[in-house]
Amino acid sequence: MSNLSIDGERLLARLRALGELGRGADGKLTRLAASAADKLGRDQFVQWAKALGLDVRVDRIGNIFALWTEATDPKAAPLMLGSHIDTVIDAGIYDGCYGVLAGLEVVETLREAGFTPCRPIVIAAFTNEEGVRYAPDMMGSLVYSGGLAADAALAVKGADGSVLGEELARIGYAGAEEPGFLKPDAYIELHIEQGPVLEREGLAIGAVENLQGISWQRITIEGVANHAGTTPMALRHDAGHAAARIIAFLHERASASPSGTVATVGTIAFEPNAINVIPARATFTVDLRDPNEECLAAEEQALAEYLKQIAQEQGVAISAERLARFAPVTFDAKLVAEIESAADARGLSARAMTSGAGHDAQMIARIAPAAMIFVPSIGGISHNPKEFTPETDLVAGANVLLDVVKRLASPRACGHCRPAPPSSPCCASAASCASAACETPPAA
Ligand code: HGY
Ligand code: MN
Ligand code: MN
Repeated sequence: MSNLSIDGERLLARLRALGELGRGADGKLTRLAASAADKLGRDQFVQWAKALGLDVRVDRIGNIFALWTEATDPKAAPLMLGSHIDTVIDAGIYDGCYGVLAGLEVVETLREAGFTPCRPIVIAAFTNEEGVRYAPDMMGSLVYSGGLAADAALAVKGADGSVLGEELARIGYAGAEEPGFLKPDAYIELHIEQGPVLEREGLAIGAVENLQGISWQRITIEGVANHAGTTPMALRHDAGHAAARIIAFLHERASASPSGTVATVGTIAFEPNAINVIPARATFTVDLRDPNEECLAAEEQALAEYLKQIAQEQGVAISAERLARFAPVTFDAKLVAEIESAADARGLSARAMTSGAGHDAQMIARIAPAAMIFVPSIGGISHNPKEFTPETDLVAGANVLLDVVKRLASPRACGHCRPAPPSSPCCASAASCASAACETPPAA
């Protein structure tokens, strides 16, 4: 079974099919969490999982779990694979979906090959990883790992005024399982890098060893609406101008950061939003990230001080609401080494690296050893319909996932290995059972 590989065409066909679900009349792909479009993707994943004979469960926050329970020890803690299938607005087809569908492909390949895992294997599709409609992001895995109460998450009001719990019920994914009902033995997430590193260095695989900290805030500036033509510049309390100063401050500070801070203002709205009215109110979001916790906290502090300064200078009132705050995460070194050795065994170039993006793995790392496998993103582009990873890289990444899963679910990994019968050409003692060649599951 050592030269087993996934069925690349089957994986790619599913990726393309899922990528068609949730496209608007304009052809743009948008499957925001708990939307009707999200339901289309969810239903498709559930259908593929059930067709594979997997046991599909849904928890209260709508996380979907497809379980392969035919293991030599069905009661053992499961090996969890997965990611998310919700998307941002006008998205690419790989972010999240690749990891969920590669997990399905790995299970299908192992079942076809007659491999019996020593422990159950479960593929997770976590709710609302993107956080575009409901903050914070990685919400489903955050709730699953105990970082946010399910009831609090279900009550979250979305950017569109909807309530997450009501929306999940509406699309039929308000599940019965308690979040956290399966405690994974380990979690491996395969994902596109969404950044420029692997492509720039000509590498096939990233073994992700850590993930940067994330700080999301909503800033509201209360100025004074006034006539655009009659109000002298010195008498204005222009919420729009104050917002522009803050946005420029964030960009300049992050660009000069020695620790790689990144800052983004991705949404902004003015009120009353009229061409000839000085904005009375500006509301915008700030996404700050840094691999170093102290640096991230320092950036938050610098912003808080600048908000005070601008409020004073411009005669406006400024308030900040925290939407998400996650400290940097370090993944499990043994799993990272497994990933590197699996890539090496396939002759794939690899390096350890940091994730710039947030992922469900950073949440599941709170309850189990976790790590990630990256494949290159062309041009480092993501959260953009131009997001692209060559098919050879997609297949290579899924094969690395396959090999890591085989090792983590082999009899040896579960300590199930017993001395092979003396007649076996393999090994005659428990000690040599530890060798790769002697993975003999206990007699049925
Ligand atoms: O924001 C992120 O990094 C992730 O895509 N949710
Ligand atoms: Mn993602
Ligand atoms: Mn994303």
